[in-house]
Parts: sequence; structure tokens; C-alpha cells
Amino acid sequence: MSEELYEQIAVCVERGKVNATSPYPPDLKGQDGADELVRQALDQGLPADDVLGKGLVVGMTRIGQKFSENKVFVPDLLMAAKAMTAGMDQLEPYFESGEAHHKGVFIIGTVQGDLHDIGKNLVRMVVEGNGWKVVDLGVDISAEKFLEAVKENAGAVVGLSALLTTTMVNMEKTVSLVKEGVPGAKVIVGGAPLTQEFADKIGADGYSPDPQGAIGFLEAPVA
Ligand code: B1M
Repeated sequence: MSEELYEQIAVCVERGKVNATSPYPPDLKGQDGADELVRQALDQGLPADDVLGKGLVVGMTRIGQKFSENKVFVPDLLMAAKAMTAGMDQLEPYFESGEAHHKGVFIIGTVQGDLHDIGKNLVRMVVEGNGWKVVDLGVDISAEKFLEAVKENAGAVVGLSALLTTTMVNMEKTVSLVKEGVPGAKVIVGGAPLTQEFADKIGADGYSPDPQGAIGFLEAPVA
């Protein structure tokens, strides 16, 4: 019974079904969405960690995978993130009380000089949707601000985004400063003009062309 409810929650996230009154997607009109189903699961006494891990996260993983395979597009991901957020809002008190747990902390921002944030926000949503606490620093973030955030969040992984060839070079300084200031800190970089070769050259620990790859990096077993 609970497995069925988790699957329904996953489907709501994957299809972007926020709540009973949302008209999207048309074939689910009038049915409960992530909002009501998560409430229902919690009212039934199902563990908040399972509602997150077996329901919401499963849906977000599926849509993230389809996005990286070009089977769905940005609007689909945005709707999924909206449904995910509706479910997460219900879980918030459980995170605060310690009953549900994040997988870790991910600090993300667009590097100095760069104002592009659409891709960065998608990465944030997918990572959040996969059960991580995300500290989103925003855009035009200096190396020093990234370092400050890493110091404030022990053990956090850092994600840098850049969309301009003129700002991707600022990633190198950020990677060096973060690693000097917090030895052992892990940094992943991404953004349209980047390549694995560039990531290797600047000493980043990881590179991903899409949000799902960032999840792969975050959840890879530690070597
Ligand atoms: Co700008 N812009 N823009 N722009 N803009 C580009 C990037 C550009 C390619 C357009 C072009 O000339 N064809 C070009 C860059 C050229 C270059 O550097 N080689 C460009 C330029 C030149 C500029 C300005 C300099 C223009 C000007 O003022 N003369 C200026 C710079 C401002 C600044 O940043 N200082 C500028 C401004 C803007 C707007 C403000 C108008 C707006 C940004 C709005 C916003 O973000 N809030 C904008 C936009 C929208 C674009 C385009 C059209 C779209 C970018 C986008 O959002 N893509 C873009 C052209 C294009 O791509 N068609 C362009 C969709 C998004 C989902 O993809 O961001 O790549 P993307 O993110 C992907 C992946 O890259 C990856 O996952 C995401 C999802 O798949 N990813 C990560 C991203 N970050 C990641 C981090 C990770 C992992 C994966 O781990 C941490």
C-alpha cells in the first residue's frame, strides 16, 4: 500500500503535477498532486525519509535522466521542480525536527562576472530534488564568497556554474581558493562553454554537462 503511494508521488513529480487544483498535466486534471499525496503519506505515519527517498526523489531522478537524454525539456523540468517543491514544503517540519535527513550540503553559484542563472537553478532544483540541502549563493559570486560559504558549511560540496567564455576563467581562482582554504573540499563545475578537459586543467574534482551528471558526481562512492 505504501509502495503504491510512493509510486504515485514519484509520478506526480515526474509529470509535474503540483496539487489537485493545478490544471497541468491535462490528463491528471482533478487528481491529487504531490502536495496532497505527501500530506496523505505523512498523515498515515509513513517515515518522512521514505516519502522523500522512495517518492519525491525517485520522480526527480526519472525526469532528470530523461532531461539528460533529451527526452524532455526545460519546461518539463521546471514543472517537476514545482511539484517537488510542493512535496518538500510538507516535509520541511520533519527536516527541522531531524526526523528526515538530507544527504549532504551542496553550495552552488554562478561565478564572478556572470549573471546567467537558468541552468544553475535547474541544477539546484534537481540536486535539491535528490535529497540534498542546497545553499544557493546566486549569481556573480566571488571566489572569496564561495570560500566563506564552504567554511560555514563543513563537508559541503561546491558547484560552480558559468555560461560565458570570459567568466569560466574565474572558476580557476575559485577552485584554488576553496581548496587552499578548506583542504579536501570537492568542487564540481558545469555550464555550456565548459569541457571535461577544462575542468581537469583548473583542478576541479568533477564536471557535468547537465544536472543529472551533478547527481552522479555527488553520489559516486568516495574513492
Ligand atoms: Co547570455 N549569453 N549574455 N544572457 N545567454 C549566452 C550564454 C550566449 C551563448 C549567447 C550567444 O552569443 N549566442 C553568449 C555567450 C558567448 C560566449 O561567452 N561564448 C551570451 C552573452 C554574450 C551574454 C552577454 C555578454 C550579452 C551582452 O550583454 N552583450 C550578457 C552577459 C551578462 C553577464 O552575465 N554578465 C548576457 C546576458 C544574458 C541575459 C541576462 C539576457 C540572459 C540570462 C538570464 C538569466 O540567466 N537569468 C541570457 C541568456 C538567457 C542567454 C542564452 C540565450 C540562454 C542561456 C540559458 O539559460 N540556457 C544563451 C544562449 C544559448 O544558450 N542559446 C546566452 C538554458 C540553460 C538551461 O542552459 O545555462 O547551459 P545552461 O545550463 C545547462 C548546462 O550548461 C548545465 O545544466 C543546465 C541544464 O542542462 N549546467 C551545469 C549549468 N551550470 C551547471 C553547473 C553544474 C553542472 C551542470 O555543476 C555545478
